[in-house]
Amino acid sequence: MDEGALRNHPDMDAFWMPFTANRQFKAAPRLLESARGMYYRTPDGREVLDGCAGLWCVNAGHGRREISEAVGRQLETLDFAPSFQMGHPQAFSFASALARIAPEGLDRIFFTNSGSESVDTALKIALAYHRVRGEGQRTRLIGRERGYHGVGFGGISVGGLVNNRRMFPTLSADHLPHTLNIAENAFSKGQPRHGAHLADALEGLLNLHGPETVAAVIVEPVAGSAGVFPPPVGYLEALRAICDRHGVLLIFDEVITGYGRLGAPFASQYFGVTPDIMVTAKGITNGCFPMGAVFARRGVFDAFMTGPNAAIELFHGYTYSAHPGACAAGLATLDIYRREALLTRAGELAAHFEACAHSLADLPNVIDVRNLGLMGAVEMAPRPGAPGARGYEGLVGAFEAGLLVRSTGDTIALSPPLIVSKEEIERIFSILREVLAAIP
Ligand code: PXG
Ligand code: PLP
Repeated sequence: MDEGALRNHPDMDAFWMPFTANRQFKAAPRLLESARGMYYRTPDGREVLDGCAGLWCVNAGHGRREISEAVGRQLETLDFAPSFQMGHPQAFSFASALARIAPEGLDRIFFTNSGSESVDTALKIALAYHRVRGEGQRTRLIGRERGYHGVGFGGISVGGLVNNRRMFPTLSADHLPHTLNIAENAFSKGQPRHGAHLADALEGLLNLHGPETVAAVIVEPVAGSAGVFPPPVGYLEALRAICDRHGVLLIFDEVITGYGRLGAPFASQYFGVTPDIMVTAKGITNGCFPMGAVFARRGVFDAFMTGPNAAIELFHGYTYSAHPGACAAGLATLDIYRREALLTRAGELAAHFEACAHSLADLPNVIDVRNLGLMGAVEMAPRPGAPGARGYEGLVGAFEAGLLVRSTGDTIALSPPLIVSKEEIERIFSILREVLAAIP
């Protein structure tokens, strides 16, 4: 095979693809070969507008030389250093830089390599926190239906997506009801009005088990993977108040909402509701290097700092926690976010994004449009007997028409890089309109 043909059709057998229909994909592959700014390029030279920041992570756009150069320099200077009983300067610099943009008080930072690891880390910190304070009976965890918290055993246990759970045993965990309510809230612009009362289910679960047995509640401030569900007005505030009343830790999973997606550095600041622990990943390095970070309230950290000086306070960590390359990528990413004011840019574009998204409301199969900041979703009614088919056809059709989107069930999700222009937002939705209009 000549080189071009090989590039277009590499041997595909060995790669067991994640969250992919492997046989269907390999029969008709969709390959992305390079990327710059708002666009991917395919091996056959087609441009594809990035409507979802890769996988909700490339917030500063593709091909940022500042990041790749910082990583290259770092790897040549110090390729790897252990963070167990050793340290390297960039890890401390990066944690301090993150603490400066963090929600008030969440300034103790534990590094991981992904959102899934961050979730498991946060759950373990919550359990251990109660234990070191003499409340070791607080072992119960509460998540939410249709929540996504990655694929570790902790994450799928508090998560609420049935396909991610059904094959695997889980830790015992309870779930709040999800907040999607198309009957009452369809085509809401921004946060839906109905549903704050769904937080009362937390009181119900606490009464059922005894509040003194519950360690933590974890939610995505805006559910992402399930199809973009902004929280009802007043809902997050109500969860915070109930957790406070009962000494239960509140964990926000900001793997998608973090690093500017809503127009503030974190959703916590956007909503004015501060959790005790915050989970992040993805945009932390602009998707350029695997990394995650868990932010803990200082009081949570301090609770661990009470034993003998020589005692390791938390038996937890990853070989690659605070990897030098990841820290360099993260520092360079934060520089770009600051220089280009990207962590607040979604706020300036939100109204335009909202108007463009809702312009699809008149399409025949569309039953809901949801949006907040630069997150959006267009939900179609399932085709009778073939749920998910319209969503998948939307994904494939968009790719063929030069637009990258995500699909989940019959919902198309959008989260463009935060560098997106108004014209590119219009282009995203005009391509999507044509694609969805053609789906039977
Ligand atoms: N928590 C949340 C809220 C997430 O969105 C994770 C944890 C796990 O992160 P890692 O880095 O382990 O994948 C995520 C990841 C999609 C999609 O399009 C969403 C995610 C990942 C892949 C696809 O719905 N979110
Ligand atoms: N499995 C084995 C055999 C190991 O030695 C280690 C780490 O030393 C791990 C798993 C965990 O790997 P990581 O620290 O990269 O999560």
